[in-house]
Amino acid sequence: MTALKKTKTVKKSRTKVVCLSHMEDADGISAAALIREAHGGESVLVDYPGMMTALEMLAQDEKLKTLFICDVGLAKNNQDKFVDLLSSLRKKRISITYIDHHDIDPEIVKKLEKAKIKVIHDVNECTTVQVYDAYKSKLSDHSSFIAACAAITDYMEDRPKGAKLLQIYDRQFALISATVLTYNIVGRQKDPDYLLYLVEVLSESKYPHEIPNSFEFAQIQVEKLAGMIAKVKKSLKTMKNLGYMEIMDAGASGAVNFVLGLSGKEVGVAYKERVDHGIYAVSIRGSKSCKIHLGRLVNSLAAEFGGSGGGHDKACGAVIPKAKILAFVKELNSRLNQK
Ligand SMILES: [Mn+2]
Repeated sequence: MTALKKTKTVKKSRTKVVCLSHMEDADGISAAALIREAHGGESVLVDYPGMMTALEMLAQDEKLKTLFICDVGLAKNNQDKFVDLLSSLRKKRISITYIDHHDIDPEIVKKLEKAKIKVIHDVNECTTVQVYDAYKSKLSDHSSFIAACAAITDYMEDRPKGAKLLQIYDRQFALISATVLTYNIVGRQKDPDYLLYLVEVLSESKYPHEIPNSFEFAQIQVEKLAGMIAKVKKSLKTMKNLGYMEIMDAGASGAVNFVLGLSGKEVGVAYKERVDHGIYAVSIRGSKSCKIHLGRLVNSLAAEFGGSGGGHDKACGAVIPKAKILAFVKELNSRLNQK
C-alpha cells in the first residue's frame, strides 16, 4: 500500500528532446534533421503564422527537457512574447538553444542570454551550417552535405563556412540535390507527415535522390513553375518601386522571384491568402541593386499594419491582416522611395 502510494506521487520526470524548426524551406528541414542526428528527440515543424501557437503548446508539455529552436526569425509583434515564454521554460530548468540567421533586435539577444538561453546567431551563415558547426563532433560526415544543400537554398553557399562545406562536394551534384530537396519541401507544405519523414531520412544520412520519387515529384513542381511564369507575365502589376501580384493557386514564395524578375523593379512582392487565418502570407525579394535592408523595413512596416514580418536584406516575408494588404504594398512602395 505504501509502495503504491510512493510510485503515484513520484515527480514526473522530464525526458523529451524537441526541435522546433521552420517547415517551409531546405534550411529549416535540414536544421531539424541535423539536430535529430546529433541529439535525437522529435521535430515540430512550423510556418510563421503557426510558430507562436506551436511554442505555447510545447511550453505546456510536462515531459519537455531540452528544446532547440531553429531557423525561425523574430518580429516586433512576437519577440517579447518569445522571450517571456522561453524565460518561463528556463525557470522549469528546461535547456533551450536558439539557432538562427534572420535579422534580430540586439536587445532581444541580450534578454535571451540573460535568461540563460543559448543563442547561436550569425546573419552570415544559414541555420543548418551553424547547427553543423556547433555539433559536428556528434554528426556523420554526410551531414556536411546536408548543410551545403541548405546553404545553397538560402543563397548562402558563398559565405565562409558554407563555401568550405560546398567545396567538399561536386558543385553540380550539390546543386541538383539541393534543388530537388527544395521542390519536395515546397510542394509538400500541406503534408506535414511527409515533411517529418524528410527530416527522418535526412538525419539517416540519405541523399535527396535516394528518397523514393523525389526527382519525379520535383519535375511536377518545375512544370507548375513554368506555368507560373506565364501567369505572372499576365497578372503582374507595378508601382513606381515594386512589382506585386496576388497568387491564388501556388505558394507566394515560389512566385515571388518571377514577380521580381519580370517586373524589372528592384523589389518584388507576392502574396497569398491564408483562408483559415484571415491573413495574407507575403513574400518579398530585392534585386542585387536594392540597397535597402528589406527584412528590417518589413519588420517595422508589418507591425504598423497589425501583422508581423522580417528576415534577410534581400529576402523576407510578412503576415498581414487580409483587409490591409493593398495599403501595406502601397506604403512599402512609398518607403522604398524615401531611401
Ligand atoms: Mn534559413
